[in-house]
Amino acid sequence: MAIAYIALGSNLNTPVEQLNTALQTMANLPHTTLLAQSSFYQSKPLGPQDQPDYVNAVACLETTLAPLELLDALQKIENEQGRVRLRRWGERTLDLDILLYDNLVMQSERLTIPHYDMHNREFVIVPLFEIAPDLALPNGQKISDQYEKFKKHQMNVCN
Ligand code: ROI
Repeated sequence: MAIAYIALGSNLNTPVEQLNTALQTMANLPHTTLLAQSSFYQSKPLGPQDQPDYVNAVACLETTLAPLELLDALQKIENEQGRVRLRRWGERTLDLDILLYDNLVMQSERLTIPHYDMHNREFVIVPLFEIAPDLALPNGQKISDQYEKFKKHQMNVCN
């Protein structure tokens, strides 16, 4: 069994519904249990500002799926929910990113774990800290230390 943390994000086609549907589908994946989900946070876009605000959350899964099997399953959910990506760094119906998978460090063409930019993104660190305040990254960095720089965040909880 592995513990994986997944970032969810959407800013098109009723984002809250996109996230709720994705969470339900993840909870029903084979060999997988949804252990926790964060609140939903409304966040300003990282990237071009002429796009709607995002809704972001983080989920914790216990799974026996291998990392690339989990990636396949998440990409299938993105596609089933009619994934639209209009431009690079632009609006999208649903993003599901693997942030962490146990203490695994991997870099391949399809998948980099830990997520390469998670430590810079308040819409990742704040919900991750909400569900896993004692977590540390594979390099030993504590989530609680990363949360310090975002604790004055302005994101509204929207569920
Ligand atoms: N910005 C926010 N606030 N939330 C996201 O999930 C998100 N996802 C993206 C980019 C375009 C980088 N910006 C984002 O992929």
